[in-house]
Amino acid sequence: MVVASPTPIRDEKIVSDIDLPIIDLSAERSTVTKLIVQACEDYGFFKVINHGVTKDTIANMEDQSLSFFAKPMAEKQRAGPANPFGYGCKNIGFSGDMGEVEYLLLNTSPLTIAQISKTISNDSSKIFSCAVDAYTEAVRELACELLELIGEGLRVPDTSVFSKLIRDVDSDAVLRLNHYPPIMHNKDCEGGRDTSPSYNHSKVGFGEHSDPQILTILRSNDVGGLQISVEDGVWIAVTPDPTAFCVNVGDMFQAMTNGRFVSVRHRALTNSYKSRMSMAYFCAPPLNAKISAVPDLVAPQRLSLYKPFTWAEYKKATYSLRLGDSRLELFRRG
Ligand code: GA4
Repeated sequence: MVVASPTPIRDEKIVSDIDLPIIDLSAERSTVTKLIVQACEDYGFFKVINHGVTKDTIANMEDQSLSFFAKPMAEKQRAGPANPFGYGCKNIGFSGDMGEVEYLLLNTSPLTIAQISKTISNDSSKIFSCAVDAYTEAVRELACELLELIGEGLRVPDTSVFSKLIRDVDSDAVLRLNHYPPIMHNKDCEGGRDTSPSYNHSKVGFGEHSDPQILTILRSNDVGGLQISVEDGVWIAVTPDPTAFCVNVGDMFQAMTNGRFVSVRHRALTNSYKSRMSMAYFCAPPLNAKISAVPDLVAPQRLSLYKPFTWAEYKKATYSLRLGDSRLELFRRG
């Protein structure tokens, strides 16, 4: 197995996210539907405000995550390894990818949450599992609302064609709590001549990749680090906004919209001074769900781009590849 160490970032063009669409969910519905569809086509990313998830629900989840990551390593490791769910540190997936991140990966079934919570700490396990339950329920609701708005915006006959995959009791959604500790980059470690710590370099916390699922609902604290790849070597740095959710299209959505929406590559960098905390809810269909383009989005001039597959087949391919691999290409029609 080849183990890739995190690489420092150099010589890339980073632009600010000044143009990333901000969708106000309290605005007029037909305007919102159009703006979201446009954002999914142009960027694969957008921010939502007035999203209806209460401050308390978010704060409880963030407090619980913070106190988990503040525990001694031996205690955190009792909730690991992340195979497939639990605590992980630096190792990402099963193919040797590494990053400057520690995380808790949770399958959102109440049973798994309760089991993992028990390994966390006997006295606080109930509080932890309640925070996870409340948070996942609220963000799932938000995801369903967004998927219904998108169904309307795309003018497909069954506007719940996407949301029903997430509402399904067997939906394979995952919650990922990430902690990126501050890392001061010392050029000397990289074999350079300057031995003083350099503050304007970052390291890769979570390497470049696209998300495999349908939609990702991400909330981060006020520390930046998320970057979106708009073209090779050009990155948009997303300004952190703890009051907004950052939403992105995943590979499944690109396939279901026959390439109309884009599952854009992104990455997270560490900050030199401050801890970055993020909480990502990955909306996935049930394992046996058949994924293919919605018929209304296929036309003689726009033939179906991908072969049909199940989410289980896609997931298997995902876990057999490296983080940065373009896995949707494996399912492209010849
Ligand atoms: C990327 C998106 C989600 O964080 C994740 C990741 C998963 C993991 O950490 O176990 C993967 C990665 C993600 C895609 C490629 C494979 C699987 C690590 C990895 C190397 C939970 C997911 O669903 O896919």
